[in-house]
Amino acid sequence: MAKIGSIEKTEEKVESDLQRPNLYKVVLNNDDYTPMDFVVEVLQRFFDKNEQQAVDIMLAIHHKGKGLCGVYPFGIAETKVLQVNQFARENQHPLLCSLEKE
Ligand code: TYC
Repeated sequence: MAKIGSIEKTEEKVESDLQRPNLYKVVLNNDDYTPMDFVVEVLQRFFDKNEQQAVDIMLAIHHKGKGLCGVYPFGIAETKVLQVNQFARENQHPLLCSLEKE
């Protein structure tokens, strides 16, 4: 057992933690009110998509209900979710961004 902070972990677990950080999917959910252009802007601004990629993802969300924006370690994923939801509220849109475990 290795003691890291106050958490006891087996050597195997420590090794796998180092090799593969815990990854989370950041997803956008569809709604009936957020303008399509705003979703495209969000995908370009926060997820580094080009315009064609952003339009394709937005349309997939519009037709299927939700869509993948990116996969990140927990801290980055959590920050993206907070930033996108804040940006949506600032612009009075109900767009919802959320996290899913990989
Ligand atoms: N369904 C919205 C509309 O018709 C567009 C939209 C797409 C909203 C993706 C949210 O995550 C979303 N204006």
